[in-house]
Amino acid sequence: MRYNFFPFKRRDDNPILTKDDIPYSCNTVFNAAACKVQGQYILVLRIENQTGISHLTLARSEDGYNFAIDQHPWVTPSADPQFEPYERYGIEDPRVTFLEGEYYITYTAFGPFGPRVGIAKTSDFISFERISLATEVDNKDAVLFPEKIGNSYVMLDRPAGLGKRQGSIWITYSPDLIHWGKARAILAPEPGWANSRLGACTPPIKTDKGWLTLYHGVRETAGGKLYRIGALLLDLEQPEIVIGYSPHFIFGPEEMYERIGDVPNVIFPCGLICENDGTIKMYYGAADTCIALAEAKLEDLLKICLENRRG
Ligand code: BMA
Repeated sequence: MRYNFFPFKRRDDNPILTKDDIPYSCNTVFNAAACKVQGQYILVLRIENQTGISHLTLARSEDGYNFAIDQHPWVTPSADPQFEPYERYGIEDPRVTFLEGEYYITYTAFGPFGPRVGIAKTSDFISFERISLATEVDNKDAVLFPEKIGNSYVMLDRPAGLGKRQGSIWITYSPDLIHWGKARAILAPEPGWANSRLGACTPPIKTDKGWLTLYHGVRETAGGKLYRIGALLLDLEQPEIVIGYSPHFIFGPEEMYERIGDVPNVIFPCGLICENDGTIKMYYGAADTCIALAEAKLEDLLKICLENRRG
């Protein structure tokens, strides 16, 4: 074997957060964004209430493993008529990107018309300023790059992936985080482990080899959908160019908390933190029911992509 096919190691104390840790009554907690703010770890939790509607609540930690959760939700669906029809059924799957000195949050705004991508920002994790509904329906799984490239903001997203259709990872560019264009498809499902749809999971991190991001691949099976994880490396200057990606999954459901829950067999990371020593912390929703953590080495993820170059 030229490299480690499965570089992530689960924490022994997984899952790190379940609904029993939430100080108020809810159905589940899963799919959390992650970032580090002046040494403190912050998770932006997706919490689903008993009516099936999701909101965001903050959790904080000094070590990245033990989290204290806020007493109250941070962001609930908007009452502002500009946003209300599109968030009426919930705010889902946040991702956070540190960009130009502030924390930008992409999320799935879900309403009667279907899911679309919302972008908001905060500087202090107190305020939450909505910037735009950046896409039409049906689109989700959006992650922002942490810097402008060639004068444009850059985002990965996943248009047209619902129903029985296949969904690919696309890239799109913007001068202002409101108007998006120059969209191109960069990775499509292929026969095999991710034969149905793909979606970017975690905001790209800059390495000297390229932009590294994790994505989920869905396999349709006789028993339902199986959500597993791959790694993808994009060119630093022209991020629509794929340098390499894992032709196999690198992490998939194995443990009971990943196999059994509201939606079985789902691994869904929205948060990734790269420590100074090259340790990657991947925070992932497991079976749409709890949050777990697995760790890997950045160099192992890069090796997988570089050993599987495209073109
Ligand atoms: C996706 C998203 C995620 C969810 C996953 C598995 O489409 O809605 O929020 O974790 O399905 O149910």
